[in-house]
Amino acid sequence: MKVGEREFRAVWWEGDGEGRVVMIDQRRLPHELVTVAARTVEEVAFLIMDMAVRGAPTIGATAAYGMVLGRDDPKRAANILGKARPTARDLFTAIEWMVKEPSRERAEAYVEGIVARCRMIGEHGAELLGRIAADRGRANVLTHCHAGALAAVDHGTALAPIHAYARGMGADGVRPLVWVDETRPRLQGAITAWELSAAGIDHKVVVDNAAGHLLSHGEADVVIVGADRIAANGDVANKVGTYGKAVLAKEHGVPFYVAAPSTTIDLSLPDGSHIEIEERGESEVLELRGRQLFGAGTHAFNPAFDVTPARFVTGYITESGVLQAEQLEPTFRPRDKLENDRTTGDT
Ligand code: RUB
Repeated sequence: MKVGEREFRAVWWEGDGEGRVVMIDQRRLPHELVTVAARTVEEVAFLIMDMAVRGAPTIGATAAYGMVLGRDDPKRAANILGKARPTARDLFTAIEWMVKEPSRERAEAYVEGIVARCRMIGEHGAELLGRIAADRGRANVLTHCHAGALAAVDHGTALAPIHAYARGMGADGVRPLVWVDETRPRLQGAITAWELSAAGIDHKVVVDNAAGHLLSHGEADVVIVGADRIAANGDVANKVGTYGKAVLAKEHGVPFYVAAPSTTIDLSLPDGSHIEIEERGESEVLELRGRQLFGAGTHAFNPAFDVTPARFVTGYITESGVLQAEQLEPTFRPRDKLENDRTTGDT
């Protein structure tokens, strides 16, 4: 990801020997681009839990590096990191990948695997956007939450197709426009908007509740979101509010795509009812930047994700192409050890 003249990733390893995990502190964006470093497994777990890093693939990459910090006792490290956040499958994909051999080399292989997958998601998704632009003379994309480069080490998931399409616009010359949901309560839309600004891509922020208006007025040609976990039948856990967008998209005949690498797919779960949905503290809803929004005595319920049933998903933009729900399992089911390596870390 380029910001000004500098290339960034969301998270990386720094130093020889003991080393440290350095990440862009997403809690400080869009106001400041600063990094935060962790030198222990506990610090890595805290930074994941406190949302210094967000987005399933980036959480996985951070955990992979965290396992290197905890290499003296990998089971203990796996246990600590595995409690950081429950919903994003990538956290567990990374821990499982690292636990037998928590070396720096293996973590880098995992992270490079993520980057390569997201680059492919960009390419497949850009073709899709090209077809939509050719058909409609426009490529207005509604997205929810943040699924850009910062959420996926580099390139992004839902934003990767938009970046790739915008880079190669070429023949049809259609400039994409991204409708960015603000994404209460943590306002991940601000990170999406920051990233789109840095890439010079046209975008407008809308409040979460504007989706019905936009979709019913034909203002979006496609909806693309990321995913935190996808069950074997194609049900998708993503940031709370995604489900509503999917239902509205279907009602208004707008295609709804989920962009995710195979590291987010959990074939051990038959359907979305088995996905653990993280409940976060009520202060995220009741306060805004430290200021109380509601009167004393009012409580909040704060589920961080919801599950969109597969029947609302038009297709899954993966590293292996744009798939239908029933293709996920045959495409990504590991058949032997070699296959397993291919689908988790090595490319
Ligand atoms: C992030 C979130 C993102 C998904 C998809 O939640 O829900 O939409 O992770 O993005 P949080 P990606 O900010 O609570 O971590 O597919 O890039 O993970």
